[in-house]
Amino acid sequence: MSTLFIGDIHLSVEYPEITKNFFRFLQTEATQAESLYILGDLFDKWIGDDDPHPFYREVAAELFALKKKGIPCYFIHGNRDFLIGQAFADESGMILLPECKVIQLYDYNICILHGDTLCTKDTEYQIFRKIAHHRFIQRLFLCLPLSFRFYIAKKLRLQSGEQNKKKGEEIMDVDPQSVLDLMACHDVDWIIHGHTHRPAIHNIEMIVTPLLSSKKIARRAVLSAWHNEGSMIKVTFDAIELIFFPFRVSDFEKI
Ligand code: OKV
Repeated sequence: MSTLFIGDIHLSVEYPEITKNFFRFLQTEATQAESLYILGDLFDKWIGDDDPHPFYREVAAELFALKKKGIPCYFIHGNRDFLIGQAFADESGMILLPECKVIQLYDYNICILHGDTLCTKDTEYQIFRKIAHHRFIQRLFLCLPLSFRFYIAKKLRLQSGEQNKKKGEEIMDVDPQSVLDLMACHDVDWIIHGHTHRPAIHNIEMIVTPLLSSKKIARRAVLSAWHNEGSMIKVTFDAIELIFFPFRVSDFEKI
């Protein structure tokens, strides 16, 4: 019995080997699990569920096949695919979750989220997020013709890439205080997130009662991005582990 967490797969038409390995993951590892959680950035970009590219239909069909096998798939939006809506969720059979969710799993109390909301020191990003997540602005954006949405999205990604080059390492990482606040607020002993592409399982010392200076250890498991290998966080009764698996080079590439 296990529950799997993945994220930061960054699927796109441009990187078919990532897509192939993701499909293989859905057809193998994922079918052995009780359920699958995707913690955001399944896609590298998302400009609306109405994008007619066959690539998205293919991904939806592969995800739906998992549901048909009886394995539920939950999805939390990432900073890239935050515009995924109920139409794509229905098509792929995924259950959309709010940006932050506390789940009880095999005696663990776990808060799951994408992780971008913990990067509070990146004020530039948080401003972009606030604007692009606004319900009214999203509705307006989705009213634009697809070609114009493509254009805006490309401009924004180029601009963001330039800005990120100037940002320091610690600005792009989670803010330690924001992590503590989140854990205290939800009274959890684990958080699982992605976004930062810094895979690790961190121990966090938390002061429970300041007067007695009693402490507890909480843990933060961070997903890895699917750049050159696949990865997941596997939760069982016994452990929470970060697991990497090599990309299988396809026959297509060997020719
Ligand atoms: C996703 C990010 C581009 C970061 C834009 C309103 C607005 C939606 C959007 C357009 C861009 C998603 C949907 C993309 C994430 C970027 C650049 C930086 C840091 C608006 C609603 F603002 F224009 F009105 N977008 N796309 N970035 O290309 O997938 O996360 S995207």
